[in-house]
Amino acid sequence: MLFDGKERKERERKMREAGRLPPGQALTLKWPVLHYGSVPRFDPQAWDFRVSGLVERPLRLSWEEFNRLPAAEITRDFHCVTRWSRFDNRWRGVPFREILKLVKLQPRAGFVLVRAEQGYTANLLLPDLDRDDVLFATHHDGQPLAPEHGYPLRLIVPHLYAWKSVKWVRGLEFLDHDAPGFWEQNGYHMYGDPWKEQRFDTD
Ligand SMILES: Nc1nc2c(c(=O)[nH]1)N[C@H]1C(S)=C(S)[C@@H](COP(=O)(O)O)O[C@H]1N2
Ligand SMILES: [Mo]
Repeated sequence: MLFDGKERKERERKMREAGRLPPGQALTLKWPVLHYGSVPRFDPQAWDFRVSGLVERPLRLSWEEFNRLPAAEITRDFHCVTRWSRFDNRWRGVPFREILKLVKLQPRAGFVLVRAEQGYTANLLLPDLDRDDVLFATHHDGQPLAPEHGYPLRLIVPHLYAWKSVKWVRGLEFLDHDAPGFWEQNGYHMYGDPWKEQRFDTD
């Protein structure tokens, strides 16, 4: 519709002026769905969240235990490498730092492989998770996540391209080296900073 197009363009201009639109991105008012594979079914009895690798003791939380952890809210922009950006998303969930409090890392544990349903993974450096705006989200704009957006739980890492914001997340593996995740093995950049346009491994 003409009105929608005008409104989108106007908001995009404002975000660009405000310095909030990364290079090569366009503003979307909708919320596209993007993932590899199918939407997994959630079984609260079978679901668990596991922390493994370079920790003193591996951790396993049931869905009930996970939900007893303290929650927080952040409002952040979301940038997909396929060139859309969605602004002012209000996420609610468990901060990464709450999980960090529950484990003792071994000294060499500077890297993380985030693990999700169906074998999806994404790699991150520990400092990119150990920030006050990184959380495991259960809600978006006041509503529980829709199945296609990651229900019951997804990671949100607002300062990197959205493929690092893993949907249907099931755990973390701490490593002593940077090991490429799913998209990183398929040509995407190892780090993924939208402000530096780190889209592909050739960037
Ligand atoms: N488990 C899983 N998480 C994933 C993906 C995926 O394929 N599998 N795709 C990523 C990509 S490329 C993007 S852009 C965002 C999209 O999130 P959305 O579908 O909620 O917009 O999810 C990310 N998280
Ligand atoms: Mo993406």
